[in-house]
Amino acid sequence: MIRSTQYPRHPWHRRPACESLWHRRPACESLWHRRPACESLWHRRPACEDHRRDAGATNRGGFTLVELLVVMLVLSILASTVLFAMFGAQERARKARTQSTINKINAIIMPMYQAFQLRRAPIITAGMDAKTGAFVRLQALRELMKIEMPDRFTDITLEPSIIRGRTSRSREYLRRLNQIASSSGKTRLQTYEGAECLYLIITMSTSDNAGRDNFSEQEVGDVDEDGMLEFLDGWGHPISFIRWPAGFASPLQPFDKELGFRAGDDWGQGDVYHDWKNSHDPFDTRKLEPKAYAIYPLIYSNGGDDIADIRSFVKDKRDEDPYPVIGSGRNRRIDPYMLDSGDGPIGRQQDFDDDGANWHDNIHNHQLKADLK
Ligand SMILES: [Ca+2]
Ligand SMILES: [Ca+2]
Ligand SMILES: [Ca+2]
Ligand SMILES: [Ca+2]
Repeated sequence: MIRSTQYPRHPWHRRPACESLWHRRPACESLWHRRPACESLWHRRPACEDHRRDAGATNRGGFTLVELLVVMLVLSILASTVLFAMFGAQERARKARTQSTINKINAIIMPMYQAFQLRRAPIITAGMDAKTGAFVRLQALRELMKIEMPDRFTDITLEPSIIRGRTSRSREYLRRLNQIASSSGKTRLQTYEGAECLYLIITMSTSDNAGRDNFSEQEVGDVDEDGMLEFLDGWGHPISFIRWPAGFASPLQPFDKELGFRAGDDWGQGDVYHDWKNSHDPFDTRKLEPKAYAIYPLIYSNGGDDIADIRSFVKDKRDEDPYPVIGSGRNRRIDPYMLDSGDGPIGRQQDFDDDGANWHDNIHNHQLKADLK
């Protein structure tokens, strides 16, 4: 085997200045022609300092390991930056879409809710003194809200007991429930019942289906596949509904520790108090219930984590109606604040699944702070 170090590269007469190599070449030209063709061997030849320097400046053809690592690091940083930006943009788009859907629902629900203030209650108050009549009327209004703005199936299926029979709207809801069950052949599931009741309310709010036409196909689905549709948020999860979220803390339902009234025993957020003095229940115009504070329907998305950490039913009693008619005769009443419940009112935010607070990324209509009061 002939060592490449003895045979500088062609053309020989353009030899480098390295004289030591030049002088060590074999005299025999035949040997020169037998030099290895492999260029890599040639590059590994020893050389004088001048020659090595020249070769380093002109013949270097690759990257060092450090250079490759640096390039790979830079590329990975660039890639992660681009991916992060794309993910951020996608999340912002989902939030915006969710907000848009909730705004549309809110625009129908809030006027409907406020209209109850002017509603004639279907009861007879003849023979009652003014105060008793006002009390009975307040309770009748609450029952009207319950059956015409349902947030659970029992609001539709149970017979009202303060007002005289069902209203035409509540009869429509019941008819629709039965019709969906018979046409789909599916059994209604309590899962997402708030969202499913909300869909009923919105889509049946007008006789010409305008309520449904405001929403795209993407905004409607049946996540639990029980035949009952729901409005969906930007992540494809049902948008929930609580008619009386008395335990909810929000700009619309402010707390005031000094003036307020403690409405729950353990909220997971310290003792909190609703400001019933400055924000009294607008349906109770005579302030018959001094500590009744204003509550507003809550329309909410769980956010990207798909966990609300908002209580929407009586603890451990999901099947139970949290707002039964209590008392008898003229003292019959419905309590949206669940004052007699040791568990506190519905709508309160708490870490129910012990994995940290999940309500901060929720998107809801109380955030609007619009002139809804
Ligand atoms: Ca369901
Ligand atoms: Ca469903
Ligand atoms: Ca959440
Ligand atoms: Ca949690």
